[in-house]
Parts: sequence; C-alpha cells; structure tokens
Amino acid sequence: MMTPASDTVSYEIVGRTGLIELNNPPVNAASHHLRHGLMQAVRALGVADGVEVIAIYGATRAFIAGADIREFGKTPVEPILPAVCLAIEASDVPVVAIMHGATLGGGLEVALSAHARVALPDLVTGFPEVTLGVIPGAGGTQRAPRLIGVAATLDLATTGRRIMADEAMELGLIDRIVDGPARYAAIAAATEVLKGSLTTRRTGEQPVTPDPDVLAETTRNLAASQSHLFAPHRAAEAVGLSTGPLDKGLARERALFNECLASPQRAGLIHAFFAERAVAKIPEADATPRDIGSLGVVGGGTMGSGIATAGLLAGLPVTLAEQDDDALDRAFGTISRNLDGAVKRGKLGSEARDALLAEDLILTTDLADFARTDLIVEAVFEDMGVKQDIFRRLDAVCKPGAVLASNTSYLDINKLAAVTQRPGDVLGLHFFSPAHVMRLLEVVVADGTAAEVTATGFALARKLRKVAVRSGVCDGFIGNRILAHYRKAADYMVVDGASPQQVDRALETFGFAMGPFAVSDLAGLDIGWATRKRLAPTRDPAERYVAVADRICERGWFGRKTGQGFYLYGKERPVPNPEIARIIEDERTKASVTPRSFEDQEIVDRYMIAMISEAARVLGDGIAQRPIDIDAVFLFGYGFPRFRGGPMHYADTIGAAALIDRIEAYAAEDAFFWQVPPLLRHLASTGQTFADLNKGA
Ligand code: 3H9
Repeated sequence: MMTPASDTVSYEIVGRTGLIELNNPPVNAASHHLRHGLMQAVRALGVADGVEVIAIYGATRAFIAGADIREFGKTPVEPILPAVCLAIEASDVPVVAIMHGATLGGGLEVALSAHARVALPDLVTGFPEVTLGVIPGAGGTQRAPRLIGVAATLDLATTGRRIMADEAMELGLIDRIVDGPARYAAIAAATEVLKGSLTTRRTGEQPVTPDPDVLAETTRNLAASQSHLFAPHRAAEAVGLSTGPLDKGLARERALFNECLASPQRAGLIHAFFAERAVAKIPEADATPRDIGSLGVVGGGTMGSGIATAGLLAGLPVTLAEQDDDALDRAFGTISRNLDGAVKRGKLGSEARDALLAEDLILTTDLADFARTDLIVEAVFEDMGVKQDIFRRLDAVCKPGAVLASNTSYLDINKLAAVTQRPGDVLGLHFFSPAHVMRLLEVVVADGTAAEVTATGFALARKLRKVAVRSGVCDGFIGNRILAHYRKAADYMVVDGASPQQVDRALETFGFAMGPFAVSDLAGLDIGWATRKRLAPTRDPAERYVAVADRICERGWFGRKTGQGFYLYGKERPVPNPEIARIIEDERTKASVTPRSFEDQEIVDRYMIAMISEAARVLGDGIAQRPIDIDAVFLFGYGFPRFRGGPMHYADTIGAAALIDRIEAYAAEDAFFWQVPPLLRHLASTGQTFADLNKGA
C-alpha cells in the first residue's frame, strides 16, 4: 500500500524493495512538496525494516524535469535540492533512479546522487540550466565529472545540450537502458541490485581526472563566443572545481548558482521560457481546430517557398501555385536549396529530401488544384488588389471549410476577407523569413474570423514547430508596426550624427543578433521602400522624414541581394559602404542638421524607448493580448536578445515613471515622434508594471 510522503510523493514496500513514486504533473518539477516528500520517503525507507534497496521513479511522463523554475527568485523553502541529493547519496540503503522522459537539470542531479541509474528509451537528459541563466546547483557540476569526465560535463553544462538514452549510455551517465513502464523498471532494477547484477556506488566517492587543457580551451571559447552571457562561464568554473574535494566543490557550485539566480539574465531567460508557452493561451483555446492534412501556397518567391518548405518538413503534402512554369522552376529550386540546408544541418536525410520533393510537393499554375486542400496560404506580392484577386479566385475553387490565409506583412486582413463569401474562414498567417527556419508565426485575427479558424492557425503552428502569437489587425500587426516606429529612431540618430555602423555595433553589443541597418540589408532595402511609398500619401507632414534609404534604393542598391546597401558584400565580411556616408551628409545638409556625437548607451536608450513606446500603444489598442505576447514576437521573430526577456520585460527593468521622463526629455527636440503612450501613464500612475498585465498568462 502506498504511503503519502507529501501530496506529490508516495512510497511503498514490496518485498525487500522500497519504491518511491514522484507525481507532480505535468513534468514532475522538483517543487517544494516534491523535495520535501522525496526527503521524507528516503529517510523513512532508509530505516524501514527489511528494506535493502530503494528505487525512485516518476508517475508522470518525466522522472523530474528539473527544479521548479517558478520558485526561482522567491525565498527558498527547505529542504533545498542539494540537501535532498546529499541525503540520497548518503543513504546506507542503495538507491537506484529510473530515468525516463525529461530528466533534466535538477532531475539529473537527483539521479546522479543515486547509486545506480537505469534509463527507459524515452530519456531526454542534460543540464539545460544555462539556457535559463543558471548553472546546475544541486551537485551536477561536481558529480557528473565523476561519472563521465570533465570534458563531457563541460560540454553538457556550458551548452545546455540535451541528450538521449543512447548517448547517455555511451558517456557512462547511466548504467543500462531497459524497456517497460517506469514502475516495472523500478522493481526490476531493484531486483537486479539485490541479486548483485546491477552494481551500486556513491558517485561522490568516485575519482575524477583533471583535464586542464580542455578546461582552458572551454574557458577561452566561452570568452570569445559568449562574453555577453553570465551563466556559462560560471558553469565552466564550477566543473573545473570538481577535481578537488567534493564538499568544497559543492559549496562553491552553490555560491555560483546563487550568483546566477540573482542575475537579471536569469529573470530574462526564464521570462522567455514562459513567453514561449504563454502565447498559446488565447480566447479561442477551447475551440476545436479543423484538421489540417494538406497545405497550399500561392506564390513561390522567398516567402512562399519557405512556407512550402516548412510544410514539407512537418510532413504535410504541399501544393504550390505560381503564374507560369518558369516561376515554378524557380520555386522548386528554392525549396530544394532550403531542404539541402536542412540536410546539412542534420535535420533530414538526403533520401527523405528526395522523397519529399518527388512525392509530397505538387507544383501547379492552376488554382483549381486547391479544390481539396485544407489550408491555403497566399504569399504573393504586397499589393491589396493582387491579393484580393487571389482571394476571390480561391473562394471560388476551395472546398467548404478550407482555411484561407494571407502571409501579408502589413495589409488589412478584413479587406481580404470581404471579397470572399466566407470571411469566417479567413485569417492572417504572417511568417518570418526564412519561413522554414524562423520560429515566429503571427496569427492575425480579423473581425469575422471564426474561433475554430484561429485555433486552426495555432494548431498549424504547433505542427510546424513554430511559436504562434495572436495579433489583431493593424498596419504591420504586432511586430512590423512596432518595427516601423523604432526603426525611425535609428534613422534619426544617423542623420543627427551616428553612423549606421555605430548604431549596429551598439545594438549588437546590447545583444541583438544583428543591428538594424545590417538587418535592412539582409531583408532587402526594396521592401521597406515599397512600404514607405505605399504610406507616403498618409504621412503626416509634421513627421520628420529621413530619405537616406530611399536615396540608396534609387541607385538600385537593395542590400545583400544586390551586393550593395549600407554595407558592401562579396568580400569575406561586409564592410561599410563609403557612398552611404556621402548620402547621409547630403541629407544632413538638406535638413540643416549639425551632426553631434552619440554615446553607444544613448543609441540603445533611444532605440529601446522608441520600441517600448510603440509596443505600449499596440497593447493599449488591443492589437496584442498581453505584454508577454509582444516579448514572444520580438524573441522569436526579431532577434531580440533572449537574456533580456523581450522589450516589455526590459521596460520593467527601467520602470514606467523613468521611461516617461526620458520620452518627455526627447520630446523637447521632436514632439511628434516622442509621445508618451497613455498605457505607460496609466502604469506610472497606478504603480503597475507590464508584468502585472501578464497575470493569468
Ligand atoms: C534546474 O533544474 C536547476 C537545478 O540545477 C538547481 C536546483 C537547486 N518548472 O514545455 P511544456 C511547465 S533548472 C516549472 O509545455 P513539453 C511549463 O511551463 C531547470 N514549470 O511541455 C508548462 O506549463 P503550462 C532545468 C515547468 O512536453 C508545463 O510544465 N530544467 C518546468 O513540450 C508543460 O511544459 C529545464 O530547463 C519547470 N522546470 O516539454 C526543463 N518545466 O502548462 C524545462 C516545464 O502552465 N522544461 N514546466 O504552460 C522543458 O524543457 C520542457 O517543459 C519539457 C516538457 C521538456 C520538460
């Protein structure tokens, strides 16, 4: 009979075996009740009459997915995980851990403190702590080297790489792999221990061989490639100490873990982890999505081909339509190259690639071939008339219940829905380039979009392994609307005296994958040019306008694809285009601007505050549901530094009142651009943060 040790842990005695069952759904996070119960159970079974071996297993789909990261940043509640691990390791009755499903971070640390480890084939293990801004804090950096050596531990602990059962076995992290339900495996493993056919020993008592060369190399590599991150360096330092006495190493590991816990990067990275999951909480979550067994794409340009590639990689048969055979040939070439890239990255075998192209991809010039397709994404040129024409034609040929989506980056989905007889089936699915790689998908919900169609957009994103974020309709939706605003701040700074390279460098040092001018070159300067031309008739004359990018485009320079833009391409690495300085100089003269110098910090401040301001307006207008949705858009679609958590999370580190002070100071030079968003005023006057608006997410 099971005896409860806490509300998430129970134990029982079967013959000479003490079984401990962990049951903290969904993933057995090592929250306070689990730690407490595990400690109680180990102690109780350690002194129970006739118990000669203890086996621990999970009743959920995981052994233990790690520490409960919702507890980070709060006052720790005893027993802390290191104490639980010490108690397990010290037990005179041998303990065997059944590692299955997610056995990550603190979960692996519990298993390492056991005296033998048996895995089920579904095991996923490793030390993902650095991806959350911390390091293993319950002995992982000290015990793992005693089983798998310093080099392999350094690899796992500094990269956060997750490994499967086979690799864990090869490394020596586990003793054997067995089949069957976790409880049976626990009973079987315990029997083997009793028979002596599964050896037990204390990990902490095993010798460890120093590896100074590999330690020095890792430290050097981290300094070169991860200098902006806090945790990986501390993880390496902790692993380096594992060759000394265990107690000293454990104490130092704990101190380093606590330093990481207190760092703003930990808060940012954990916010990013939850952002990825929070975005799925939408008002339509209870609606039943329609079945998506096939995908259609209209348009075989970069975006259309990328979307088709994403569908193929997710196992969906794809039909792609273009105007003529030449365009279809080009699309086929792009999709083949995209799939080749997936083969190179090890995501796909070359035979599977050939099969996808031969069997799952249909190319057509006739929209009538979409008659049986479940969901069709239009990805043609950004022109309302052209897109409306496509929607009319799709409406005529698609089966009832088919979902009609537009990949437009800016245009009004309501106007597309209006030309069909089925506005409820129409929505925006805004992919980001390259569409088979970038994880963000904005699901744009129009006035008449049916709830189950929105739910279908989210279901498709799950299938494609993308992060879907719900957006309302406005010019540019969440991401591009905010981008259009803060991008202007970068242009203003360039005319006022900073160079594009300085702006890029300052923002890359802040943590962006690429600066805004390098991004424009990559995306193609013609894209922004087309948008500016489209919006020109509605531009307010009071708004400051910077024509530098227009002047560049007029020369036929569209960035990377033409070899020239803000930078020159073709050499090993891009170099600043000397002509740009002259164009900027002309613009300064025309606008009678006397250039001044900018500190890098001022560049970051102006750029970020412009971003936060427009984001606050997007929220205030109800285009984004919550601040955390905006964070997800920027983390997964715009190269925002993950360790900073997203623009709204970052805004909270400055505070609403301080943000308002800055905007008002900037407004002295340009009151049109720098306006305080009403939502920010509301937060300041009520003492709230953006995080408060996420409550319930
Ligand atoms: C650590 O262990 C530090 C120690 O070394 C030191 C201690 C002293 N805590 O992802 P899913 C929630 S650091 C709290 O959708 P999946 C998650 O938010 C930790 N909650 O499912 C979601 O909640 P909701 C090291 C957690 O099947 C629900 O569980 N461990 C945690 O796609 C389902 O999650 C890690 O870094 C957690 N640790 O993937 C592992 N984990 O339903 C982090 C999950 O309310 N976790 N939740 O949205 C993962 O990688 C994935 O969640 C996992 C399952 C692979 C486990």
